[in-house]
Amino acid sequence: MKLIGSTTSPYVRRIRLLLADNEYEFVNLDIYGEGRDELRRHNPALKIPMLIDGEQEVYDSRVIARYISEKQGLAPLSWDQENQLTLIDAANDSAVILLLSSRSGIDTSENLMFFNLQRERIMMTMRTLAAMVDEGQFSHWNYPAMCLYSLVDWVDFRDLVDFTGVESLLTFRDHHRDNGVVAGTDPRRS
Ligand SMILES: N[C@@H](CCC(=O)N[C@@H](CS)C(=O)NCC(=O)O)C(=O)O
Repeated sequence: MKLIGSTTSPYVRRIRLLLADNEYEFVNLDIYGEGRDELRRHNPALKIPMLIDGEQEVYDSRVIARYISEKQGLAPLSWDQENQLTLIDAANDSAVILLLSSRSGIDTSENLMFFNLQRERIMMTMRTLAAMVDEGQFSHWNYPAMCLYSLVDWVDFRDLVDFTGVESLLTFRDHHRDNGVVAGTDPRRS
């Protein structure tokens, strides 16, 4: 099995956490630089992660996770867990938009509808996720917890979010920080 991604992507990190106990090859690409040609060869959607397992190619972390979980004989996610993933992905997608916009030279702190919508979505989802953490909904180290971890640690790493009022998310992150594979996939180490 070959996972194509990067050491900094939170979507890739969640799959690396899920694959922690598996043998696989990890291809680390700079998708906005010299790795872009290889990305073009592998995924027309031009996004990471993507997985290659023999003849089967799989795009998108959510589908990759389903593919791996099926192979590992794990139970499918419940509808509530699917909703957790949707919230995590919503915050993550908006945070990626903010990062790529500021890397494109746009001032994302301006009072513009498009950026206001992204910031509102990030805060609404993060508040809801923090409340779920407080209720114990992420107390097991399962795939949704791995996704939440990857999101929280990445927005902190990229300094994209003010954690005031959602400190439980940082407490959740700090609780798992020293776990071997978590520490080994820290984007700050790349
Ligand atoms: N829904 C996708 C999102 C993946 C994604 O957005 N990955 C980012 C890297 S963090 C990417 O490839 N971005 C490329 C781009 O937006 O051009 C998934 O879950 O795999």
